Amino acid sequence: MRIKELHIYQKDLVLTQGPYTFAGTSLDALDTTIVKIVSETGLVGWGETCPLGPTYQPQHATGARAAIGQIAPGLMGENALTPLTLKRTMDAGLNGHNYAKAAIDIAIMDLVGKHHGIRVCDLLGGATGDKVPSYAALAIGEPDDVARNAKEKAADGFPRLQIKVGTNPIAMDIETVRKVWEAVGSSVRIAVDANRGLTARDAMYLSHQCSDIPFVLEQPCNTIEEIAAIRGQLNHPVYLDENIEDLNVLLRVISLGVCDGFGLKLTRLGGLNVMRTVRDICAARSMPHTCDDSFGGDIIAAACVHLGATVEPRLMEGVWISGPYFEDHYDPQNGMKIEDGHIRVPAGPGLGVTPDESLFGTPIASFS
Ligand code: 0XW
Ligand code: MG
Repeated sequence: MRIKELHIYQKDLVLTQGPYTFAGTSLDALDTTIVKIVSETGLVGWGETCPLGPTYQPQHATGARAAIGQIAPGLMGENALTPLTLKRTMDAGLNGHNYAKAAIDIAIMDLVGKHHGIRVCDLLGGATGDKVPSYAALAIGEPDDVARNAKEKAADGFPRLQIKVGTNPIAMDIETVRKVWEAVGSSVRIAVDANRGLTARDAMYLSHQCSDIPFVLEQPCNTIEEIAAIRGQLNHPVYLDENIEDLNVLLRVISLGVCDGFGLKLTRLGGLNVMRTVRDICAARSMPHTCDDSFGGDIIAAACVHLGATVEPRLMEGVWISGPYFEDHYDPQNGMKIEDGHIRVPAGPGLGVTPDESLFGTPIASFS
């Protein structure tokens, strides 16, 4: 089955719950890129990539669309049922740009699943159940407000909460962590995520002042070196997120023993097929991890859920999706929803979501 067309769409995702804030970043809207691949048999595969603004990581929306446009001509006429060969073709056409290539990888997996009549999670080895645990990222704010939000999210059934730190003074971050703990206790698991925003000094101070509270400390500092230097002085397990930009870095930090688990973003690593390898490496070293992405709609959410469904439950830290931050679903019938802190694995073939194409407008670029 050959690739016949590739279309690139741009869509603004306007946040309806107020700005999305975390260390050094506050966003009112996101600029997402959607990829539609059409096979010669008329099957359609959907992919998406949505950087969290142009400064969060070395990714940006117009860069994603330019990179996809650079790659697309080389994919025309290629076999759509061979994701690994297509990855090699993409890499031969453009160095790096995993976050852009991921959108094509996801669309191809959607197509392969539809061609064979099976779900993406089954293409990735099989699901462990019909839903996955999600987790709630608590917006930065006054300690009492964050604690109140934590209590509400725990009552909503979220098994895990992520407290954002690294923007306010460290004393306020510590007060926030303590008040969330007082509010929810051990009823939920807690991650304290600095998104690289803490100095080594403040990361140690936070961990020491909260040594009685069982949380994982996610991406406390900006670099692997800073975290490696203080790791032996921390009272909490360390998870890495933003530093994990490719498989080689993942292998390096595991071999160096720099961390105990990960917050992983599917598009940052290059898509579903790379994340399958990441999943299996983490399993070999019993490293818990999330299956997230930076932002985006039903397409990227479905991809994260399908992958998360294949992770061993003991290692599954949760699937974060950004749907609750804006209103419209791409797929009005089977949009990805969080219910009681969990997300159902779509039942349909491929990704199991069918976007309403009218929501995407006309393509900004088309290739055939
Ligand atoms: C909570 N997330 C998965 C969503 C935002 O993109 C940030 C990210 C994280 O954990 O860093
Ligand atoms: Mg994180």
